[in-house]
This record gives sequence, structure tokens and C-alpha cells, in this order.
Amino acid sequence: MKKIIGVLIFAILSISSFAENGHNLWLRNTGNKSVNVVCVKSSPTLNIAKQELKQGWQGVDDASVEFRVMADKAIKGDGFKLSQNAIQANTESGILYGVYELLRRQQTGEAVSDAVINPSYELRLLNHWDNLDGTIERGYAGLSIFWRKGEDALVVSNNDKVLWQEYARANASIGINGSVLNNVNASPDMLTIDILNRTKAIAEVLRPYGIKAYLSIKFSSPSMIGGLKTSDPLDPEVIKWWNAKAKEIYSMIPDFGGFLVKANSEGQPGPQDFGRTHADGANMLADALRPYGGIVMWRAFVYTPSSEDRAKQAYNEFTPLDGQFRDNVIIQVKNGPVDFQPREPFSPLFGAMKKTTVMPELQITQEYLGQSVHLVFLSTMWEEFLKSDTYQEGVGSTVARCTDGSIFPQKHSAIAGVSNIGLDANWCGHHFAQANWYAFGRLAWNNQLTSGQIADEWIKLTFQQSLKEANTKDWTENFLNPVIQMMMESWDATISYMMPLGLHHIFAGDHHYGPGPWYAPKGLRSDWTPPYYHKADSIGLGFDRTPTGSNATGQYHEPLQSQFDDVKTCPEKYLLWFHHLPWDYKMQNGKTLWNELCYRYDTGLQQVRQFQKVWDKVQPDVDQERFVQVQNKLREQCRNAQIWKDACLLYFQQFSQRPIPYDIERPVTDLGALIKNDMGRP
Ligand code: GCW
Repeated sequence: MKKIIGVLIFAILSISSFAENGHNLWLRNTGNKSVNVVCVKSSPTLNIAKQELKQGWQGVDDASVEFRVMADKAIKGDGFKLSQNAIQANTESGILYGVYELLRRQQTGEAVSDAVINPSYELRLLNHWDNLDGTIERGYAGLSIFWRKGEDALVVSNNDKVLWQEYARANASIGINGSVLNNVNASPDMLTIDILNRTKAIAEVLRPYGIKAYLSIKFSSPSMIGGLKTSDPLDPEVIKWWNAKAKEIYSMIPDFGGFLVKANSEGQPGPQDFGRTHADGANMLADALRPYGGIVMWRAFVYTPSSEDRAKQAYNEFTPLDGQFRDNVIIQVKNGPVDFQPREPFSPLFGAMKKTTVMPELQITQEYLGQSVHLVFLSTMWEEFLKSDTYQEGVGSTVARCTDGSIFPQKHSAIAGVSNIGLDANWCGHHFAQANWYAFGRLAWNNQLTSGQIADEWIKLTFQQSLKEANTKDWTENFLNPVIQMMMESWDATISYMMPLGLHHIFAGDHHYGPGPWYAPKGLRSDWTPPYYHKADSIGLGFDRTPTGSNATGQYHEPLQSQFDDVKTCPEKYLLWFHHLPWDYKMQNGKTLWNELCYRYDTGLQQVRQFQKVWDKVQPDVDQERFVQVQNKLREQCRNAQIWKDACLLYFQQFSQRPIPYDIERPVTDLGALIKNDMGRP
């Protein structure tokens, strides 16, 4: 009897659960129809395009699709012209992108109408913060897929190649065409022959998918590995060394993309160590790469422990250099002026550098947004950022247009995302974190897409079991819509339970996971401690960045400057970013600042509770493996959201001396215990 029941349970389970570990990402579906591909040429890229189309075809049975690699003025860069029976592009990569677009449309039920589809940015890159020993800075999905330590560190195994190929395919399918293979806190060893050989092997796997390899370099490499006495960018020997290094790299990797540089930032060496400017440093490298078509991405993430507001420093340092950079230098700027916080206003450098190419750097890995535990769909944040109006060249000078070449004449245009990829079976640690990788690629391709559309596509590709299912009302109502809604609200929820109303950087320690508004060990530089940012006192809360404070608002173009300065017109989402306000300050809804803060924290927590309900309810439509994993993550997120709420409210209450409104659930943890346990990395 027991045996029969066992068999029965097993049978039921295997019908209802089609085990999936997430490794196939949004590329799970294969087609069931046949298609003829007409293509006169053959090449590694075109062969992949053919194979993908045949494997994924879900259109009319026995249809023919022609690939035409043929120049057309309307088609830009990697763009393509799409119709039911043909894909035309200037480049072979363009054909591949056209194939993925066609397949995505078939799978998501979007019509295939004749259209020219061009990318917003020429260079669409992932930045891996992977170290040579295989660890990943701010990585939460296992070790590196590129590097490892140990005896076989330099062996290129078959498994490596398979994984790199899967990685390349996933990237190509969303339009990503470049990968920086190592951490911006770069090891000088990156440029040694052994590592260059491995880089070459990686580049060879990425190449047919239209992806170029780039490296982060350490500015002091000439003295650290080159035996030179200095790394001064104006020293003839140093220049010679970099020229020779560039030549060596390109002899091995003819399509090498270029360098990414973190210089004079958080202790990294840079040109200022020799009394030179960022422009001197960047230009020297750019000149070395120029003969081969390489570029330099020079980061603007600079700040020192000075009396100047950290949020102002990058602008102060870089705007005077506008116009001094070579045209193959791109200044890479984080979306916000501080550091990938849950929410920041856009960095005022966007649109302000008018004679220099500027590229946005987004962070896909969730360093400050719950790492691989919290379900946070970052597309909504990036959409808000890209659509922010800088007003630098009149109304409509959005960050998107200031960076994609629509406004300023620029030789290149680019965007980068700090990768959330590791060796975990599902690549990203959290199944829903895959949506952020997907969204980054889609927005890099088209910076006008809406997050709603991206979520819709991603869910269909990632969860639907068949095309038939996608078209049913049931699946749409019971699965697609509630999950889209959950994703669309998730960023907002996280802001609410972590840092509402413009609060920022109130994390514990340096792991950046849990709350630590109190964290200020003696001797630590103050701009690395939360009190520097929240400035809670008996009067109120927030960082005064108006003219009575640091005057960071002065870095924004009118009308933003006046709008941010005036507490009545400053968007409430940035209120405490720009203002220090009394606890009894009246919000637009009539509540006091203190009460509003309490309600926001509580709302955020309630939203996560709601996400749990949404997820539990969709169980019948998800395979068991992914269902349980996401369910467990949501439970942990919920517990942690509770800790965020309790920690922040109890801590700030010491200053506000006001009760938490009585209709809100009471804290369930003691502040003393929270401080003592200082919630670490999960
Ligand atoms: O957000 C901070 C991170 C560092 C990172 C740095 C940067 C790579 O905490 O880990 O270092 O930014 O972007 O350079």
C-alpha cells in the first residue's frame, strides 16, 4: 500500500512539477515548427543565427526567412530591418539580433511587423567585478565564471567553454555586445601573458556572438609588472610601455574592446599620484589603443574624505576637464552622485559634460538592494533614471538623450551594467535577479522601453510552459498580471522599507546588506558612516544640500536647481536627500515627517507580505523547484524588511522622541539587540 501511495505521489509530482533550475534563463523555449533559412554566406555568427532560428521557430510551418547582410542607410550600427520573411542588417551581428528579436516576438505573442530596429547605444556592456582568484566583489551568485584559483586556474576546460558560450548566447539574445572581464579594482596581473592567454580564450568564445572582451586595468601596471620606476602618464617610458602592451594584446585579440579604469578612487592609483589630471591619464591610454580601434572607459566615481559633500565631488573634478578628452575616451558615470543607492537623483554630470562622451554605469548586482535575497526589479529604477530630464539643452534633455548621441555630437555612445552573474546554477542567485540582467540588456538596446513591457516579455520567456498557455486568459490573469504587478512594485517596496523619502547610505558595516543607521566606528572616515548621510538630530532628519547646506543643488540645471532647493517643490522622493527637515514638518498629505516615515517603513514591509501571497497563489503555474526557491527567498526578505523597519524606526525615534503611530504594527525587535547583532550578510 505504502509503495502504491509513494508511486502515486511521485506520479502527481512529476506531472505538476517540471523541474527547472533556471539555468536556461529566458531561453528555455524551443520551437516546434520548421523554417527554411536562405543565406548565401556562411560564417560563425551567421551559422549561429541560422541554428537559433531553426531551433526556436514558432511561426508558420515551413516558412522561409532570408538573411541579407547588406548596407542600408536606415539601419544603424548593429540594427536590423525585420519583416516576416527577411532580416537585413549592416553587420552579421545585426542578423543575429534580428533572429533573437523575431523569436522573442513569436514566443511572447508580439506581432512581427516590418520595422527598422536600431540600438540606442553603440556599446552595451557588462562590467564584471570578478577577481583573478575567482571571488566577485559585490557578487552574490557564486564564484566567477571566468577566473578561479588553484592548479587549474589557467586551464581552459571544456566546461569553461560551454559556460562561456551559454553566457555569450544569453547576452547576444538581449543585445549586449561587450564584457569587461574583471574587477575595476584591478589586479596588475591582468596584463601578464598567462592571463592574457586566458582572456584570448574567452574572447574567442564570445566573438561569434558579437561580444568583445575588455579588461579593467590598474593604472600603476608599468611600475608594478613592467619594472618601470614610475607610472606617470607623461613619462616617455610609461607611454612606450602602454603602447607595447596594446600591441601585444591586439596581436592576440584583434577585436579587443579596450580598457576600463578606476583611477584615484577609493585608494586605486591614478594620474593624480604624479600631479597629472584624469585627462592626462585617460588620453595616454586612449592613444595607445587608438591604432587598433580600442576605447578607454574612465570612471568618474571619485571622492575623498574632504569637507566637501561627497555627492558633489565627481562633478567638481570632472566638469573642468570637459573638452580635454580624446574622442575614444568615454567617462563612465554611476547613475547617482553617491553610489548605487536604493534611490538617488541622477548624477549632475549627465548633460553637463557637453564636449565629452559620457556613459551611464548601472549596477545590476544588488549590492545595496538586498543582494540575492530580495526580489527587486531594477528596470523601474533605470527607467526613472534614463527618463530624468537634465534640462541641460532645454526641456526633454533626458539622461537617455544626453548619453545616446541624440543631443551631443559624439563618436561613441555606451552604457554599462555591473553584472550579477556567477557560477550559481541559475546564474544570478535569485531567479528574479535574472530579470535585471535581461532588463539591462533590453534598455541598453532601447532606452525608451517601459519596465512593464520588459517584465511582460521576461515573465513569458522565463515561466510560460508553452505558446498556447501564453494565450490563455487563465494564465494571463492568474500568473502574468499578478507577477508583473509584483515586479513593478518591488523597487518601490524596497525603498520604503530601507530608505524612504530620499534617505541614503544607512547600511551596516561594509557588507551593505542590513540596516546600520548607527554605524560609526571610531576612526572610520565619516563619509563611510551612515550618520554623515542621514544627519538625524533632535530637530530633524536629512542632508541639507541647498545653499544653506552643501549647495549640491547648484550642480543641477534650472529649473531643477530651484525645484530641489524649495522644500515645497522638491519631489518627496528626494526630500531628505536635499533637505534637513524638522520631525514635525508637514508633508503634502498633511502627516508629519516623523509619522510619514513610520508609515513608509511599514508600507514597504506590508508590500513584501503581499508579494508572498501573490507568489504562493501562483504556485500551480510554476515548477516546484523555482517556486520553492523564490518562496524561501521571499520569506527571508520579509524577515529582513521587518528588521529594516524596526532598526530604522527605533533608531530615529531616539532623536524624534515621538510615538510610532498606533495603527502601525509595533516593532518586534529591540534596538539594542539589532545593534549588537549588526545584521550581516546572509
Ligand atoms: O559601491 C562601491 C562598492 C565597491 C566598488 C565601488 C566602485 C568595485 O562598495 O565595492 O568597488 O563602489 O564602484 O568602484
